[in-house]
Parts: sequence; C-alpha cells; structure tokens
Amino acid sequence: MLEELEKLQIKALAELDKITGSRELEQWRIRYLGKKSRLNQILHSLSILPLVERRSTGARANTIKKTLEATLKEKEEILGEALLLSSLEGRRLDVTLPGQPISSGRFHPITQTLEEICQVFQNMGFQVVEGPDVEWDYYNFEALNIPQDHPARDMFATLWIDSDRDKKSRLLRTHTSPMQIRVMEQRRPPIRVVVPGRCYRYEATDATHESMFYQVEGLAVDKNITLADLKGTLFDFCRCLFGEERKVRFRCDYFPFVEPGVEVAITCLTCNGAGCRLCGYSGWIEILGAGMVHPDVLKRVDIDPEIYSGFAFGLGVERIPMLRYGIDDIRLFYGNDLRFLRQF
Ligand code: 2NM
Repeated sequence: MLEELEKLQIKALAELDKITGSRELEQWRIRYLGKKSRLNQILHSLSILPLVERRSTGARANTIKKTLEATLKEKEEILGEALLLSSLEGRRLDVTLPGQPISSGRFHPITQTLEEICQVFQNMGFQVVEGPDVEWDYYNFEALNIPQDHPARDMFATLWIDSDRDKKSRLLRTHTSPMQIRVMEQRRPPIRVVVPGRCYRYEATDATHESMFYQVEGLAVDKNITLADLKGTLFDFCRCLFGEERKVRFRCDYFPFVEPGVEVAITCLTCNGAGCRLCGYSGWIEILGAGMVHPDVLKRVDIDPEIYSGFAFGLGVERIPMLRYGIDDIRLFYGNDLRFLRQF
C-alpha cells in the first residue's frame, strides 16, 4: 500500500505540473483530493490494517495529502496570477492615443449676425427689447400711421391670423416696429432701444424673399434729437459692421411712419464702389431704412412732438451674411442643410 501511495503522489504531482487552466485544476482536485479519491479511500480504510502498517501508512498518506494540498494551493496562485495578467494584457489601454473628438455646436449664421448688430447698438447705449410675433393690427399698422385702406398697406403683404375678413385684427407682424410703439406707450423719453425679431410676409419665396425673415429696428426719442443724430448713429453702425473704409450714403425715401424718411447705402463690399454684379453695377448697397419719427406717431403714444423728437431705423438681417459671404439664396438659411450651416 505504501508503494501505491508513492506512485499516486508521483502521478498526481506530474499531472498537476502540466495543468494550465482552472477547470482542469478543479478536476484534478476532485480526482486526487476529493471524497471518492483513492487517497481518501486509503485514509478511510486504515482501520482494517494491522497496527504497525496502519501507523506508517497513515502517516505517509497524511503527508502526501498535505503535500498535494500545498502544491495545489501554489498552483492555484500561479494560475490566478497568469489569468489576471493575460486579461489585463488583453485590455491594455494606450493613454497616449488621441481622444475622441467632441463635436461642438455653433450658432446659426443669422443668430451670429443678430448678436453682432445688437452688440454695436448696445455699445452706443441702446437697450435690446423683444416683442410678440403675433400682433394686433393696431400696433403693426394703425399706430404707425397706416390706417385701413391706406395705400401703404400694400407695402406689407400681411399674414392674417383671424379668418373673419371683416374683423382683420390679429396678424403676424410684418416688421418689428410694433414693439417700438409698445415701448413708447410704456415709457417716457429718453428712449433708446433696438428690437431684433422675426417678421412675416405673405409672399412667394425666391432667392431674395422668404415668408419669414429677421429684422432689427431701432428707436431713439429724446429732446433735441435731429437728423444729424440719425446720420451719426447709422454712419458709425455701418462702419462698425462693414469696416472703417466704407462710405455711407443717405438719400430720401418714403416710409409712412417717418418724416423725412431716408435710405442708407454703403459702398459695395466686393468692388468698393467701382460697380460689379453684386451691387447691380451701381457701386452702392442699400442696408437700412430710417427717418425721423412722424409727429402723428408720437402723438398717438402721448409723446408731445413739440417737446420731443426721435429717429428710427430698420434693417433686414439675412442680407448682411449674404453680402459678406456671397450667399446668393436666402432660402439656404432656413433649409436646415448642415453642410451649409457648418461653414459658419
Ligand atoms: C424702418 C424705416 C424707417 C421705424 C419707425 C418706427 C417707429 F415705431 F418709431 F415709428 N420703428 N421703425 C422705421 C423707420 C423702420 O425700417 C426699414
């Protein structure tokens, strides 16, 4: 029996040495150290042996059991470490690799232009205010000196909200001027505001017209405001936005809510006044409409035109990036084509 034990130890240790996986290791444990293992059988059958043999065999079997257990433990540790190492190796992280690029959004070109325009006027002491897109006929027309059936209404193809044609009262504002009436109603001079916002016209769209577009309008009301203040303010604005080298031209124009009314043009951005396709070979590009607020408009908001005067102006926002970047179709701004928008 002793001989059998020696052979068993040699065989077990040899097998253990060759094991490389944890499942094989468990099978080995069951085979050599489990309840049904030969070693366990021997240990349990010691009682049937004669005393002398029982002692020596028992002692030997126990040492072998301890040796096998210790070697198993050693093997488990070695295997565990190897396993951990190989799994770490498989997930090796190269911290010097470049990171995933984070795609950041940007503001729409029109938003960028709006902010730039407002900033120029804010620097001159104007306050930015916004009004509702849905307006009353009163604020959009009546208060601006455009009564019902006045031919000037034809200047603004209007989108009406009320279906009842006899009580045409609510509409989508055709300009941002109605908000300036609201400001003049609510405040007393001195007033200096700019109003950015969406405007709407009932028109077929083409390369230069959209049914929704942005405007920025401005208003200054105080004692002793003259056409010279209008000219100085808009002159500075044009040069801030389009460059110090621009020439600025003021010519007569008509708007029902101002008297006198002017149109403001700058020397063409492309040809510098020489004449090119962009400016229709005139050398000039019209940028703003403006004028001295009509005394009747002031009266209606209870500001005495004998004491106060004011100037107002308005400009279309889309035209500016179109001129700057040579964009030939206004509809590109609202088509949501990211290939276009990502360029700004
Ligand atoms: C323009 C041109 C000229 C204007 C006038 C007013 C108000 F409310 F004060 F009467 N707001 N905006 C005005 C004047 C707007 O846009 C081309």
